[in-house]
Amino acid sequence: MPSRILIIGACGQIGSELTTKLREINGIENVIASDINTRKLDLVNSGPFEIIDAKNFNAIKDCCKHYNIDTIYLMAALLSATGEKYPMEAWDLNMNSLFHVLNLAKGGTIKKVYWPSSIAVFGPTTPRELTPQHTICEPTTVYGITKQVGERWCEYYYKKYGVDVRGLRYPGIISHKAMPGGGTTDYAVEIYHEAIKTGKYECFLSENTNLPMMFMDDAIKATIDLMDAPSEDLTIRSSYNLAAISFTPKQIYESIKAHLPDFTMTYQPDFRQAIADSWPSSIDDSVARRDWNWQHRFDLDAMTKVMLKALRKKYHNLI
Ligand code: VAH
Repeated sequence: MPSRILIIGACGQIGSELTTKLREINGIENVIASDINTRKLDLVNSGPFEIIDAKNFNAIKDCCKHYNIDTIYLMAALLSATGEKYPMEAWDLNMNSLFHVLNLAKGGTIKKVYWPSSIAVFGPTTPRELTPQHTICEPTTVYGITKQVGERWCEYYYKKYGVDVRGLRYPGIISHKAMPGGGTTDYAVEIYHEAIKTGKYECFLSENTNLPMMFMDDAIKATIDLMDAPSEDLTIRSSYNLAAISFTPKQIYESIKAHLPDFTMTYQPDFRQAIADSWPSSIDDSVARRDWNWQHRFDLDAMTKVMLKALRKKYHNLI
């Protein structure tokens, strides 16, 4: 019996690709996409779609009742850079949307919840190399604070009310189908687009800023594998550490330059440098690999090949 799924924030970078993949698995009619606006028309027109403000409890509840939803993926959030510009809005959206979904699940009609956390839960006092699953978490961004507190609430609702909520501490996610919005790791997406469109890129992080990253296909597989895992196998109900690759702007530049010899890069660090400097360089995800057989597939060069091939096709009229 396929799940009846609601994706909140389906027009976002991860939400849009998660919607496509979940529809392939469960059937288009069993996956309801929702967002606060209809900016991604291809997604809006690809199956059942509802305009829902993730801060509106009744809108979420009515949608779940109308479509007989049993599983919710809550993908709506303000990310790290935007959260520093609009702290109270980030707290409001990131926290209240989570409370709405957890309380709906506590009520019994929702069998399973997915909520994404992030490496942003870590801060400058966290061990930077191979950051463990259980460690010091003193985030210095509003986004990171919402993810740290959100993890605590997820574990609380699991232990106190039996809500089957699951989460992943995503690293920076790179994809070619939807642009990210308001993140510190967004440079790692922008650089591919500019390499194809203009042949040059000004990076807002310094060249040796080493950050945990992941190709979108790996992130989507991890999300679905976690949600499909037997509940009894899961030992983490806050959010699992998740890792694939770590690289610096210089390294991704060199990976692209191997295919585009004339590509040039300059560096102009901005306020996002301080955010990036507060995050780890690499993550120990051995608990995820033990509990539900997580295994990444894409390294930096494999990701670069896929990204450049897709973006050459996307911009073929421009170049
Ligand atoms: C951000 N892309 O940059 C997000 C992510 C690890 C970072 O959570 O805010």
